[in-house]
Amino acid sequence: MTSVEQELNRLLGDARAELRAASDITAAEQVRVRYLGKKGLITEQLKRVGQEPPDVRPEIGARVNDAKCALTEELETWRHQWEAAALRTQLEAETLDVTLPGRGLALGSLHPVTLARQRIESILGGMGFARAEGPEIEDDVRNFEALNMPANHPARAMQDTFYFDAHTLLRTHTSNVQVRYMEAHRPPFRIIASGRVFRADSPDLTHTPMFHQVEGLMVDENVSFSDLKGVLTEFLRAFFEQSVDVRFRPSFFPFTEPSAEVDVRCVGCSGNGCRICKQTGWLEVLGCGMVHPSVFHRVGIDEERYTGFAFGAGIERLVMLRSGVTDARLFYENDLRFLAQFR
Ligand code: 2NM
Repeated sequence: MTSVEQELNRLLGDARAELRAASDITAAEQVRVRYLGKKGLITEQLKRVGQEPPDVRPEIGARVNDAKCALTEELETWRHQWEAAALRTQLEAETLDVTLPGRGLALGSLHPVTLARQRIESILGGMGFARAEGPEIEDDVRNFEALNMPANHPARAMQDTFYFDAHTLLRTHTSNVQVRYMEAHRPPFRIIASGRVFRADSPDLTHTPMFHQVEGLMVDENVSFSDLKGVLTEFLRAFFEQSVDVRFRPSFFPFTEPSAEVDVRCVGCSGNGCRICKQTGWLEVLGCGMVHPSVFHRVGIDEERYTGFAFGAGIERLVMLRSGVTDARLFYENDLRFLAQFR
């Protein structure tokens, strides 16, 4: 073996050891440059070929080339293996575990007032009441005049009612729906109207300038106050989902005669007296009465032949009593911590 061959073997051994120790592509490239670059240790061996006897020069030249090829191939192999390992590491780090449970969708829910409306409409629907609808922007005739509330009536004052002009306003109750229904239909009928109503009140624990009402109306021959008491007593039992003590207390409304307010035994204290019922043991939940003959007369229903009862309630108030809500403003602040409790 010539001294060049010995040197080549030694250099190849060194290069392999350095390649084994290389930890990344840059280190491997440094090995390549150090041994195979323009001034690399193996490349340099070619210059010694000239110092050898002419007959062995081709043989030695071939040995140097063999060494260059061998190391080049080993460098390639090393690079492929390193890239494969790097890819494997990356894939493992970026693995998607498709068996993990999903994060879940945050589902919305209906507003508590909407849920209560649906329940009320379902209960009364079961007693034969059909839904009727009408506009939220109404004229003063159908909101007031037709309901026996003449020009000087206090509820018509600017401080209580939102006006667009002298004759156009935001309805202050849903009774405009009953007025329109009676103008267009002949008895017998049973209807409920529910929806938004507007009053110029400052917001506080029990008032919001927009709130919801549900009102009912039944008209036929021989409809009596007993029919009213039966329907409302059953409605309240179904709405509060418990047997409730009900009290009809004489009252006054311009559009009914006689009129009554309906109380239920306090749900907070069972009648013993508490803050909710202001120590009275009773909670006012509804207004009602027999439709005033002059209301029938105005809408063209024969007040001698027909009688009817009507009732009205605030939906927010009903929800507050049923669910223990103490501030009416909560319904309109869009705080999901409040709203999500009703589903
Ligand atoms: C109430 C109380 C008493 C009522 C009367 C009518 C109509 F149009 F038929 F005359 N609708 N609603 C009425 C009666 C409403 O709410 C407290």
